[in-house]
Amino acid sequence: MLNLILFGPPGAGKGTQSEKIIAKYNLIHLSTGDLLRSEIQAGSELGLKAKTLMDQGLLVPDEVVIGMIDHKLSAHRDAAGFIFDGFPRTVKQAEALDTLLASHNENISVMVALVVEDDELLARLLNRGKTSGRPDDQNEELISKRIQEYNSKTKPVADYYQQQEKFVPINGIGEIETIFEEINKAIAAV
Ligand code: B4P
Repeated sequence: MLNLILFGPPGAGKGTQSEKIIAKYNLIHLSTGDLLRSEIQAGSELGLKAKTLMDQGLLVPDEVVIGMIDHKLSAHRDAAGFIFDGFPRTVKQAEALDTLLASHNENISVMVALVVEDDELLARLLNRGKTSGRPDDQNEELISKRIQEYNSKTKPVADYYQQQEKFVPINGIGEIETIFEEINKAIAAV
């Protein structure tokens, strides 16, 4: 079973590369961002709470996203593997993911981290904001807040997997296809 974490700051290309990885490896895509946006669209209580935080560029509480992932893992017990996109975003989420996978006799195979500088992230997200309709892509202040949240709360997750020798950094700047080839090499080395 291949259990891959696609890691990186907002706008690093996680969603973009996830689509290509799923198509090639037949993995189940678990994007906490997408799951939260579905809850918002459905107008659920969880969605309403998440929206208030997401619209400010803040992370949603750990318990909420861990619960969503738990639910999805149990629903796909016979999957060939999973791609975790935008999760874990805190060390607490990483620890919870390890525990959840262990209860299914599984573990993380590799964490692929897309490395992109802040000014490029800002440019990409402002550009996406012109067409995505995502409230969190609309202005520089909000995007900077998301990058700040990443630097303070999410970056330590990389150290967590580095200690487990599962961390593979990849240059996230360049052609989408070239970046995908580098991801394929990291997967082949698992
Ligand atoms: P996410 O949905 O995960 O959104 P994201 O960080 O913006 O990444 P995304 O995958 O969408 O962007 P991508 O890099 O592919 O999170 C949104 C919010 O949800 C968070 O701020 C938080 O509030 C909440 N949330 C989600 N998960 C959570 C968790 N686990 N815990 C707590 N809260 C959570 O693409 C960006 C743009 O770059 C695109 O326009 C793309 O076309 C472009 N691009 C991609 N690759 C490129 C390349 N190589 N060159 C040029 N442009 C490229």
